[in-house]
Amino acid sequence: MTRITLVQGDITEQQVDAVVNAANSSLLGGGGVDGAIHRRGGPEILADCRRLRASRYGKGLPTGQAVATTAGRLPARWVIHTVGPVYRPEVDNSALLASCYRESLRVADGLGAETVAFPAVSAGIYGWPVEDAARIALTAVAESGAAVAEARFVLFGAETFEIFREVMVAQGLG
Ligand code: AR6
Repeated sequence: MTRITLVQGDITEQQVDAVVNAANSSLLGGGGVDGAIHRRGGPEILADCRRLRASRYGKGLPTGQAVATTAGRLPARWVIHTVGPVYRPEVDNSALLASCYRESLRVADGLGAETVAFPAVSAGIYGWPVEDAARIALTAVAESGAAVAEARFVLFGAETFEIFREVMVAQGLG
Protein backbone atom coordinates (compact mmCIF):
# COMPACT_ATOMS: atom_id res chain seq x y z
CA MET A 1 0.00 0.00 0.00
CA THR A 2 1.32 3.41 -0.94
CA ARG A 3 1.12 5.98 1.86
CA ILE A 4 0.00 9.38 0.59
CA THR A 5 1.49 12.48 2.21
CA LEU A 6 1.06 16.18 1.47
CA VAL A 7 3.58 18.96 1.96
CA GLN A 8 3.64 22.58 0.94
CA GLY A 9 6.93 23.43 -0.71
CA ASP A 10 9.26 23.26 -3.68
CA ILE A 11 9.52 19.88 -5.35
CA THR A 12 13.15 20.49 -6.35
CA GLU A 13 14.15 20.42 -2.67
CA GLN A 14 12.61 17.04 -1.85
CA GLN A 15 14.90 14.25 -0.74
CA VAL A 16 13.12 11.36 -2.38
CA ASP A 17 14.03 8.57 -4.75
CA ALA A 18 12.08 10.04 -7.65
CA VAL A 19 10.63 13.45 -8.48
CA VAL A 20 7.81 13.60 -11.01
CA ASN A 21 7.97 16.38 -13.58
CA ALA A 22 4.89 17.95 -15.18
CA ALA A 23 6.58 18.05 -18.58
CA ASN A 24 5.32 18.59 -22.11
CA SER A 25 5.59 16.02 -24.86
CA SER A 26 8.73 17.61 -26.36
CA LEU A 27 10.65 16.65 -23.17
CA LEU A 28 12.80 19.69 -23.86
CA GLY A 29 11.77 21.78 -20.86
CA GLY A 30 9.35 24.63 -20.27
CA GLY A 31 8.01 26.81 -17.46
CA GLY A 32 6.46 25.92 -14.10
CA VAL A 33 7.75 22.80 -12.34
CA ASP A 34 9.46 21.69 -15.54
CA GLY A 35 11.55 24.87 -15.68
CA ALA A 36 12.40 24.63 -11.98
CA ILE A 37 13.50 20.98 -12.24
CA HIS A 38 15.77 21.60 -15.23
CA ARG A 39 17.22 24.77 -13.69
CA ARG A 40 17.99 23.16 -10.36
CA GLY A 41 18.91 19.71 -11.69
CA GLY A 42 21.27 21.02 -14.35
CA PRO A 43 22.00 20.03 -17.96
CA GLU A 44 22.31 16.27 -17.39
CA ILE A 45 18.52 15.97 -17.27
CA LEU A 46 18.08 17.67 -20.64
CA ALA A 47 20.87 15.54 -22.11
CA ASP A 48 18.98 12.40 -21.02
CA CYS A 49 15.73 13.80 -22.42
CA ARG A 50 17.42 14.43 -25.76
CA ARG A 51 18.66 10.83 -25.81
CA LEU A 52 15.12 9.60 -25.16
CA ARG A 53 13.83 11.72 -28.04
CA ALA A 54 16.52 10.30 -30.32
CA SER A 55 15.69 6.73 -29.35
CA ARG A 56 12.16 5.98 -28.12
CA TYR A 57 10.25 9.24 -28.34
CA GLY A 58 11.01 10.81 -31.71
CA LYS A 59 7.39 12.01 -31.89
CA GLY A 60 7.41 13.15 -28.27
CA LEU A 61 6.16 11.54 -25.07
CA PRO A 62 2.40 10.98 -25.44
CA THR A 63 0.01 12.58 -22.93
CA GLY A 64 -0.63 10.28 -19.95
CA GLN A 65 2.66 8.39 -20.27
CA ALA A 66 5.81 8.60 -18.14
CA VAL A 67 9.54 8.06 -18.58
CA ALA A 68 12.54 8.35 -16.24
CA THR A 69 15.85 10.20 -16.54
CA THR A 70 18.66 11.03 -14.16
CA ALA A 71 17.85 13.68 -11.56
CA GLY A 72 21.15 15.47 -12.19
CA ARG A 73 22.00 17.67 -9.20
CA LEU A 74 18.59 17.34 -7.52
CA PRO A 75 18.59 15.53 -4.15
CA ALA A 76 16.81 12.60 -5.81
CA ARG A 77 17.92 9.68 -7.96
CA TRP A 78 15.51 10.00 -10.84
CA VAL A 79 13.14 12.43 -12.50
CA ILE A 80 10.04 10.78 -13.92
CA HIS A 81 8.64 12.96 -16.71
CA THR A 82 4.95 12.76 -17.42
CA VAL A 83 2.73 14.80 -19.72
CA GLY A 84 -0.60 15.94 -18.33
CA PRO A 85 -3.54 16.86 -20.55
CA VAL A 86 -4.32 20.52 -21.19
CA TYR A 87 -7.62 21.35 -19.46
CA ARG A 88 -10.54 21.79 -21.85
CA PRO A 89 -13.95 22.24 -20.22
CA GLU A 90 -15.76 20.66 -23.17
CA VAL A 91 -13.72 17.43 -23.14
CA ASP A 92 -13.33 14.97 -20.25
CA ASN A 93 -9.62 14.18 -20.15
CA SER A 94 -9.61 12.99 -16.56
CA ALA A 95 -8.59 9.44 -17.58
CA LEU A 96 -5.44 10.88 -19.15
CA LEU A 97 -4.64 12.83 -15.99
CA ALA A 98 -5.17 9.71 -13.84
CA SER A 99 -2.90 7.83 -16.24
CA CYS A 100 -0.05 10.28 -15.52
CA TYR A 101 -0.05 9.19 -11.87
CA ARG A 102 -0.51 5.47 -12.57
CA GLU A 103 2.21 5.41 -15.22
CA SER A 104 4.62 7.45 -13.08
CA LEU A 105 4.14 4.97 -10.24
CA ARG A 106 4.61 2.04 -12.62
CA VAL A 107 7.91 3.55 -13.79
CA ALA A 108 8.87 4.22 -10.14
CA ASP A 109 8.14 0.58 -9.25
CA GLY A 110 10.30 -0.53 -12.17
CA LEU A 111 13.18 1.54 -10.83
CA GLY A 112 12.71 0.26 -7.29
CA ALA A 113 11.89 3.76 -5.98
CA GLU A 114 10.35 3.81 -2.50
CA THR A 115 9.58 7.52 -2.22
CA VAL A 116 8.11 9.59 -5.04
CA ALA A 117 7.30 13.32 -5.04
CA PHE A 118 4.45 14.53 -7.27
CA PRO A 119 3.46 18.05 -8.28
CA ALA A 120 -0.17 18.87 -9.11
CA VAL A 121 0.15 17.77 -12.73
CA SER A 122 -1.83 19.93 -15.21
CA ALA A 123 -2.97 22.32 -12.44
CA GLY A 124 -0.72 25.20 -13.52
CA ILE A 125 0.00 26.29 -17.07
CA TYR A 126 -2.27 23.50 -18.39
CA GLY A 127 -5.19 25.12 -16.56
CA TRP A 128 -6.84 22.25 -14.67
CA PRO A 129 -9.07 23.44 -11.77
CA VAL A 130 -7.15 22.48 -8.64
CA GLU A 131 -9.95 20.72 -6.75
CA ASP A 132 -10.76 18.48 -9.69
CA ALA A 133 -7.07 17.83 -10.35
CA ALA A 134 -6.61 16.91 -6.68
CA ARG A 135 -9.55 14.48 -6.73
CA ILE A 136 -8.21 12.73 -9.82
CA ALA A 137 -4.63 12.66 -8.51
CA LEU A 138 -5.46 11.33 -5.05
CA THR A 139 -7.84 8.67 -6.38
CA ALA A 140 -5.36 7.49 -9.00
CA VAL A 141 -2.56 7.11 -6.45
CA ALA A 142 -4.81 5.50 -3.80
CA GLU A 143 -6.04 2.93 -6.32
CA SER A 144 -2.73 2.32 -8.10
CA GLY A 145 -1.66 -0.80 -6.24
CA ALA A 146 1.94 0.38 -6.58
CA ALA A 147 4.77 -0.96 -4.41
CA VAL A 148 6.10 2.58 -3.80
CA ALA A 149 6.03 3.19 -0.02
CA GLU A 150 5.33 6.94 -0.06
CA ALA A 151 3.73 9.19 -2.67
CA ARG A 152 4.35 12.75 -1.52
CA PHE A 153 2.33 15.53 -3.10
CA VAL A 154 4.41 18.68 -3.03
CA LEU A 155 2.13 21.66 -3.45
CA PHE A 156 3.64 25.01 -4.25
CA GLY A 157 1.19 27.47 -2.67
CA ALA A 158 -0.84 27.51 0.54
CA GLU A 159 -4.09 27.55 -1.41
CA THR A 160 -3.27 24.47 -3.49
CA PHE A 161 -2.03 22.69 -0.38
CA GLU A 162 -5.30 23.43 1.47
CA ILE A 163 -7.42 22.20 -1.43
CA PHE A 164 -5.47 18.92 -1.61
CA ARG A 165 -5.81 18.51 2.15
CA GLU A 166 -9.59 19.03 2.04
CA VAL A 167 -10.02 16.61 -0.87
CA MET A 168 -7.85 14.04 0.92
CA VAL A 169 -10.02 14.27 4.05
CA ALA A 170 -13.22 14.18 1.97
CA GLN A 171 -12.01 11.00 0.26
CA GLY A 172 -11.24 9.38 3.60
CA LEU A 173 -7.52 9.27 2.86
CA GLY A 174 -6.38 11.82 5.40
N1 AR6 B 1 7.45 22.78 -6.84
C1 AR6 B 1 6.19 22.29 -6.71
N2 AR6 B 1 5.15 22.72 -7.44
C2 AR6 B 1 5.40 23.69 -8.35
C3 AR6 B 1 6.69 24.24 -8.57
C4 AR6 B 1 7.74 23.75 -7.76
N3 AR6 B 1 8.99 24.18 -7.88
N4 AR6 B 1 6.58 25.17 -9.57
C5 AR6 B 1 5.29 25.22 -9.94
N5 AR6 B 1 4.56 24.33 -9.22
P1 AR6 B 1 2.88 23.58 -14.10
P2 AR6 B 1 1.23 21.94 -15.91
C6 AR6 B 1 3.11 23.99 -9.28
O1 AR6 B 1 2.49 24.81 -14.82
O2 AR6 B 1 0.01 22.68 -15.53
C7 AR6 B 1 5.48 23.67 -18.46
O3 AR6 B 1 5.84 24.71 -19.31
C8 AR6 B 1 2.18 24.95 -9.95
O4 AR6 B 1 1.84 26.00 -9.05
O5 AR6 B 1 4.30 23.42 -13.72
O6 AR6 B 1 1.16 20.43 -15.98
C9 AR6 B 1 5.64 22.29 -19.14
O7 AR6 B 1 6.76 22.26 -19.99
C10 AR6 B 1 1.00 24.02 -10.25
O8 AR6 B 1 0.19 23.85 -9.08
O9 AR6 B 1 2.49 22.23 -14.94
C11 AR6 B 1 4.36 22.16 -19.89
O10 AR6 B 1 4.42 22.85 -21.13
C12 AR6 B 1 1.64 22.68 -10.56
O11 AR6 B 1 2.97 22.79 -10.05
C13 AR6 B 1 3.35 22.84 -18.99
O12 AR6 B 1 4.09 23.76 -18.19
C14 AR6 B 1 1.71 22.34 -12.04
O13 AR6 B 1 1.95 23.52 -12.80
C15 AR6 B 1 2.70 21.85 -18.04
O14 AR6 B 1 1.69 22.49 -17.32
